[in-house]
Amino acid sequence: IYITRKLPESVIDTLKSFADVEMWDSEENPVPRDILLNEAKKADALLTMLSDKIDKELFDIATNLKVVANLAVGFDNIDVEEATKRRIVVCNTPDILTDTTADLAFSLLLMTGRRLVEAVDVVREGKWKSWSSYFLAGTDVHHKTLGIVGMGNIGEAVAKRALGFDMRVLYHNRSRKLETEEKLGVKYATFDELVKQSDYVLVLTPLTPETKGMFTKEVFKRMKKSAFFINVARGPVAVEADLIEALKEGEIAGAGLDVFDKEPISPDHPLLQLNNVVALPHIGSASVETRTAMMELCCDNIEAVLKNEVPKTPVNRELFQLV
Ligand code: 8YV
Repeated sequence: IYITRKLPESVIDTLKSFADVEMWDSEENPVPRDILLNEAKKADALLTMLSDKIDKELFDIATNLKVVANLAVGFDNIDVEEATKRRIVVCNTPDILTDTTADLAFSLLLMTGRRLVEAVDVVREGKWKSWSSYFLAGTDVHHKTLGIVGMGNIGEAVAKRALGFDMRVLYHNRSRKLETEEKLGVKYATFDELVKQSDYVLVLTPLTPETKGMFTKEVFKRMKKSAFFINVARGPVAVEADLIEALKEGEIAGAGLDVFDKEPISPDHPLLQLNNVVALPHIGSASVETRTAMMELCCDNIEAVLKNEVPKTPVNRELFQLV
C-alpha cells in the first residue's frame, strides 16, 4: 500500500496489520509526480489525496493496482472511467463528513453576512474605539433566502441548519429531489431563478465537465448586489477572474470561500486583497472526529478490496453490481 501524504502512525499500524506499507514522508508537500508513478508501479493499493492526479498514465503502469482510496468525498482528481475499465476499485469517504462540512458551510454564511472576520480583526488591532450606529453592521442570515446549488447529502444537512435560522431554502440540482422537498420544505428552482432570488448562493456541486465554470461574469451579474457567494465545493466551479471582478465591481456583496482554483493560495492572491472575502484553507471536513473517521474508512476500504470483499464506499459501484 502506498500512502501519498504523511498520515498518523495509527493509520500506518492499521494498514500494516494486513499489508506492507510505504508512505510519502511529508505532511505539507504532495508527493512529486515521478515518485508517485514509481510507487504506483509496485502498489496493490494507493491511499490518495485531492492533490494527486490519478489518471490514465498512472493506471497504464500500475499493473498490480487493485484499489485507490481517496481521502475525500470528491474524486475529481481521479479518472474513474479509466479505473473501471481496468477493474480498479475507486473509493471515497462520503456520509461521515456530511455534518462537519455542513457546519463549515453554514459558518461561512454567518462569517460573510455578519462580517465576523472584519469584526475580530477590529478588536485584535485595537480599532474598537467607540459605538456608532452602523459600526460593523452586516446583513442578516435569518429570514433570508439561501440557494443551494447541488442538493446531495451535504446540501440537505445545510438546509436543515438554514431552516433552524428560519431561512427560505431554494435548491438547484440535476434531478429534482421530491422526497427532500417534502421532508424539509425546500423548493426547487431553475439555476437562473435561484441565482436571482438568493441572498446567499451556496455551491456544493462536485467538479465535473458540466459544473466547471458554471459561475461566470454573467451569472454574478444576475445575482442581487446584496448577495453573498459561498463555495465549499471546488474552486473551478466559478471562473475565479469573474468572481474577483464581480466582487470588485460590487456586482455581489461578498464571498465566503473554502476552495480555490489552485490550492494553497498565497497572501498576495487577488481575492485576499478584498475585504469582502472570507477565505478559508479548504477545511470543510477538518474536525478531528471526521478526519479520523475518513482515514479509518480509507483503511477499511483498502482492506476489503485486498481481501476480495466488497468495500463500504466504492465510487465505481458497477464493479460490484451495486447499481
Ligand atoms: C478533503 C474535500 O477531503 O472530501 C472532499 O471532497 O474536499 C475535503 O474533505 C480534505 O481536504 C482532505 O483531502
